[in-house]
Amino acid sequence: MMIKQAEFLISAVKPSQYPDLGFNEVAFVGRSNVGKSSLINTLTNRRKLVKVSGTPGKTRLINFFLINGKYCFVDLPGYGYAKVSKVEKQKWGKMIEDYLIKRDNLKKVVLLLDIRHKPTQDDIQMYEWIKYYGYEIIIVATKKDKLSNNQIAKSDKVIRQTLKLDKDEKIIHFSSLKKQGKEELLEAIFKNLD
Ligand SMILES: Nc1nc2c(ncn2[C@@H]2O[C@H](COP(=O)(O)OP(=O)(O)OP(=O)(O)O)[C@@H](O)[C@H]2O)c(=O)[nH]1
Ligand SMILES: [Mg+2]
Repeated sequence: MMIKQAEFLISAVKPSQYPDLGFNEVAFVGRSNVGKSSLINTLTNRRKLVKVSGTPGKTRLINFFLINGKYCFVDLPGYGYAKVSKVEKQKWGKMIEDYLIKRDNLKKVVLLLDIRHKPTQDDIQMYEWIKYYGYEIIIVATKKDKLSNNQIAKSDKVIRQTLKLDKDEKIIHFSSLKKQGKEELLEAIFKNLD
C-alpha cells in the first residue's frame, strides 16, 4: 500500500479531544528521540508533516494524522526522557496510557526501539502493555544506518532476548535517513487493516 495522502488532523491531550472519524488507527510509540516523528515523515514521504528535533521531548501531544483519507496514524509523545520533571513524566505517562486503554479505533501499535540500545525497562513495560491490551504489535528497530551489518545482527539478538520475543515475531530494521525498511513496514501496517 502506498501512502498518497497524509494530513495533520489534530493534537490532543485527552480523550475528549481525539478525532471522532471512526477510522482504523495505527499508533507509533517509543522512547523520546527514538525516531517516531522521522519515521512517520518517511512513511508518508513528507519531510515536514511531523516536527523532528535533535532535542528529545519534542512531541508533547498526541498528534493525529489522516492517511489516504481512511486511516489514522497517531504520533505519541516519547517516554523515558530524563530531563523533564517527575510531574511532567507522570502527565505524559497518563496521556499515553489513556490513549492506549480507551481507543476503540486503535488496531495496531508500532513499537520503536533504537537499534543501538538494549531495550529499557520502559520499553519492556510498553511491549507487555501493548500485548496485554490485545493490539497487534509491530516492532521496529530504528536508526539502522548508525550500525554495520555485523553490529545490527548483534543488536537484533539483544533486543530479541530482552523482550523475550518468540521466533515468529519479526523486528523490522528501519532507517529514516536512508529510507530503509519502508516497504516492509508499510506492508506490515496495512496488512488486514481494513
Ligand atoms: N541517523 C539517523 N538519525 C535519525 C533517524 N531517525 C531519526 N533520527 C534523528 O533522531 C532525532 C530524533 O528524531 P525524532 O523523529 O524527532 O524522534 P521522536 O521519537 O519523534 O522524538 P520525541 O518527539 O522527542 O519523542 C533527530 O535528530 C532525527 O534526525 C535515522 O533513521 N537515522
Ligand atoms: Mg516526535
